[in-house]
Amino acid sequence: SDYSQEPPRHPSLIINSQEPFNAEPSRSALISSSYVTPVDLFYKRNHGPVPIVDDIERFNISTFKPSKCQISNNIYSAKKKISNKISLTSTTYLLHIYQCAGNRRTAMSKVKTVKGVGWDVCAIGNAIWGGAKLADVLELVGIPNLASITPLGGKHVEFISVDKCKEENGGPYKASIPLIQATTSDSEVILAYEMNGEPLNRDHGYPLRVIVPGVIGARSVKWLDSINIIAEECQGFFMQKDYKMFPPKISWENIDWSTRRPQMDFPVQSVICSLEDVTQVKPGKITAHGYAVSGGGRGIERVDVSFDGGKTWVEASRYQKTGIPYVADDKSNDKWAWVLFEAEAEISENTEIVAKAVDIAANVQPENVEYIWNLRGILNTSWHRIHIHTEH
Ligand code: MTE
Ligand code: MO
Repeated sequence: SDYSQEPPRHPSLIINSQEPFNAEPSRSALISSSYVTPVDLFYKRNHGPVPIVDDIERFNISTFKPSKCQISNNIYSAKKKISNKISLTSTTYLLHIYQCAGNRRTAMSKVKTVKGVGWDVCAIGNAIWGGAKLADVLELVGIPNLASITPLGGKHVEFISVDKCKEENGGPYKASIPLIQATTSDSEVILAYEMNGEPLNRDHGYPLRVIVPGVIGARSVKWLDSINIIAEECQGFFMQKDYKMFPPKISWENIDWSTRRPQMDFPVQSVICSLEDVTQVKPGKITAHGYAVSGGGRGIERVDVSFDGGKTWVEASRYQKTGIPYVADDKSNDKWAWVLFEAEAEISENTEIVAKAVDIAANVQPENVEYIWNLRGILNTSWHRIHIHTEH
């Protein structure tokens, strides 16, 4: 693979793997920067070299019956066409977080070895994505009506990239989501060409990527080449042989990939970012500040923080921005964004600070990582624990 033409990156990123480039911001950078994660600090997760896409005419949308309906669109002409519709007079801006399924993998690997890139707690980011709603693009190219295509077998939307991954034997990265998820009237799946008000940069998918909110990052395919309407779920490596959640007893000797579905939504998560896992402090006031988020558009109901290892809990105060910049009519909601939280206490001796979030469906994070250990090290959403050593 050729890594000689990688884009420039911010020097403060913590590099977990150089080739392919996988990096995350430090905890303090992630949480102190702003509610909206700056592009250069946003984590980068690649499975191969970052492609150079000059040929922006390549983008095409096809259906599962190419002979009947095959449409190719320059993405910018697609944008223009969409703008001509009464319902869409401009780019849609949405505040969406996504999180890598491997976020917090390093901590899971301490229980027992797992396979995959090690990540601390910052493989997550909250950005303003500008683009076209996938539902509108599909409608434009004549796929408005689920009923007319489901009998013919079109049940999934497949996203195919132009990058080259060794897991795909040198072929492109790909993934799919159920068509219904893309076409319901409240679907906020977006084909994005802007991030935080600027054109997408190469690391994040220039010129066009999909953002599937509430779902693990792996389904938000970058450097889109084509979109297909297909009968079966995408058969790509990252759908069928990776990013599935197995029980702790499954090992590389007895794994049967076909027994599990591709992971889509991520579970409820919270992380303290203002402190390292082991922190030395003087006795006195201490603040735990971090993020909380849940999958599937389920909001955060509350975040509990304990300053005594989980014996007693206080409810953290929370901050969630309503309304985002760049939106004229301000009808935006924050359901796909993260919540920042803060709790404070006096500390006099060694202790453990713990965070756990509860989402609006009353799902709560599991207490111990052992219970959710899995061989690929995905979805570590166990209570986040910080060990405090006091210096007297
Ligand atoms: N899309 C392509 N084409 N190639 C990739 O390697 N990685 C996926 C997803 N989309 C990937 C991809 C994974 S696992 C994640 S977590 C997100 O992109 C990361 O997106 P980011 O690098 O823009 O943060
Ligand atoms: Mo990921």
